[in-house]
Amino acid sequence: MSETTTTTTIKPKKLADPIASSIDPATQEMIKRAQELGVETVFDRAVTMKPCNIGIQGICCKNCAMGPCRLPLPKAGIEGEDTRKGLCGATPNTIAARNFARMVAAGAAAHSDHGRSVAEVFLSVARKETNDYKIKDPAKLLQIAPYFGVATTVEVDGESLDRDFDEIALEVAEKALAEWGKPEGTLAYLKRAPAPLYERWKKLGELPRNIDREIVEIMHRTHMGVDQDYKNIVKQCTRASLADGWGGAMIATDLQDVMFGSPSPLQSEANLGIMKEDHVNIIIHGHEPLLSEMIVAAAQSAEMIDYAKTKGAKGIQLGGICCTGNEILQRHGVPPAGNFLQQELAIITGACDAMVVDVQCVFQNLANVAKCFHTKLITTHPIAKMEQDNVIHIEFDEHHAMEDAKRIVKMASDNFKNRGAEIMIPKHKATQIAGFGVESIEYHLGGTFRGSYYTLNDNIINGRIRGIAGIVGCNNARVKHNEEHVTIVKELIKNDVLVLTTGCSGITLAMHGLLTPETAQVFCGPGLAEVCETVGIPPVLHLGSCVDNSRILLAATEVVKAGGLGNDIRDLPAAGSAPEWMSEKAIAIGQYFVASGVYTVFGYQMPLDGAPKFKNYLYNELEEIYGGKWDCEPDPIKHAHKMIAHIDKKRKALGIDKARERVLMDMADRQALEA
Ligand code: SF4
Ligand code: MSK
Repeated sequence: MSETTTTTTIKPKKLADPIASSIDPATQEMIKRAQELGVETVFDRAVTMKPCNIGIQGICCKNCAMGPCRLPLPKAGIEGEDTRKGLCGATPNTIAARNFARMVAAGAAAHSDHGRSVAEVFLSVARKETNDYKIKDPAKLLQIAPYFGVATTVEVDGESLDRDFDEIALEVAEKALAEWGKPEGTLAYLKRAPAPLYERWKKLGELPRNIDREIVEIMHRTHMGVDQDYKNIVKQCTRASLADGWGGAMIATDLQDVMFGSPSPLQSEANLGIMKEDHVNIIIHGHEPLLSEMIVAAAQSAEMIDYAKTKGAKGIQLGGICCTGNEILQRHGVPPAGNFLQQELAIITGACDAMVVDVQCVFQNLANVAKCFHTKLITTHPIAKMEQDNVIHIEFDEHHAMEDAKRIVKMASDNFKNRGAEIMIPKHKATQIAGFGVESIEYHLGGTFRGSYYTLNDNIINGRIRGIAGIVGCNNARVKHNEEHVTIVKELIKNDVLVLTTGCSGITLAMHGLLTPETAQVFCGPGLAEVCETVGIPPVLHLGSCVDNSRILLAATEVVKAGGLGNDIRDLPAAGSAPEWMSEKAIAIGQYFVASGVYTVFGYQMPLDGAPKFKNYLYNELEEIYGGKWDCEPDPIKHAHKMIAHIDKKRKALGIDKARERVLMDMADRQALEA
């Protein structure tokens, strides 16, 4: 520990058992290390603080000052009519639905406000007000322009000519930014969905009008004394969540691709072992990759590397945490140092010279941990500061982003000499192939002649690939770190289900070695292994950050377009999962997946158990409406098999279940012959 600092953390009465807390050896080592040093982490706090038994069931209302009203289920259960009510008469269903809706609103707001920041910087780029950012993927801009109603060609004397590129960029920027507050119409990107899905939303009256409005309307409807029909509240949940998935988040992904480049597969590593004792280590954490793009460029410049060397380091090692980490992984191969629950541990290595945070998923306790070490903790976003006095604030501004980035890199390099004697970086790290996207899946699994996702569809139809699963989301200190993600994914790929992953799930699966083509031989069923080996892809494809769940929606849409698997996302042999969810964003994502027709299973308890009718509505009745529905299953093997059962149900409905039986028989025969 740094000699100049003192520990201000309070030692909890009970400490976490490192082995029981995580399946990752690096995390286990670092929890133990933290405890030896007397530094408290989230794992210890999870032992000493238990969740509220009423809140976890979704039936605590504090929407007015006559409450909080708490409506616990009677121990003996409910016989006859459920008479529980708050002071105003709100039923458990209303209360749980309002709480659920507010989670959707917060989650959609977080993704979409990120999208707005990206759109604002893009407008600066289009107006040529900043030199630090450029358009790196002009083809992507031309691809998305028509969705905003922006023409890419112009008729001159009966001839179609390319329009001025700068004009297109400016118009796209203005139209994109207008999506947050336009007074009329509905969101531009909704028509990217398969036509039957778009028509269903339209018929249900659930097309989002503008992004901000749908979030505001949730806050209004869930105010005391407004919407008291849980089914009607869920309709608005759908509208706001679609404004996220097919709106704010999708625009964030696209404009980031336009400005920073669309990802393509690349090799990297993952876990705390990527940090280097003899390098300046800068850890970048959060969600918005605006400043971090500049930090990557600065840290890779000869000027900054030379500067670090003058301070006694051999170079600069960047590492990511959470989704800013995923963004710079996908585009630059910067390795993630860890997922959500490892953020404190990166500092506890004693080798983190600076941790740079922007928005979302940042523990306030980082400041307390940083006090115990030499680490400079730097907040960079005007909406996300910390009260502790050891935190430095360097505010992001696109007009001088590179200057800010260099200042941060220099600060970290200057700090290299201040490390204490006790550095401990765990050795553990794994190789990964990341950087997949809608386009690269098409490249690897598309057909040469027919384009699109033909080969992928063909392999689903012939049964080599049983179906597709989207495994996304967080870690949760109430769940053994990484265990659910890894167990579910191993079970899925063993059963020939191709996995698409994003967020901390992607980081988790990378650190457990599941993101390499070689994984196919070890863990996959014969059909999926054959496909992965033939085309040279991992059975788990990392599609990026949490906002990049929009890539999963678009990949599913491409599968529908390629043909042979129905005409809507709800027809596909596909399912979604957030095994260790914790964030309100996960609820927003879950709702837009469900409303897009996807059966979506969460691993950790949903706040619904105290409102059985509302829970039944989400877990069963929604399927009638959307084709997708919610579910929750904490047991990872059962969780995987619920997804597989759904996939098989869809295969049967498509009439392709027999093809798979044949494939399996062929493979068994082959194995018998080989034996
Ligand atoms: Fe209680 Fe109704 Fe107020 Fe909620 S809105 S705190 S249920 S009185
Ligand atoms: S970072 S939202 S913990 S996935 Fe996107 Fe990870 Fe969940 Fe934050």
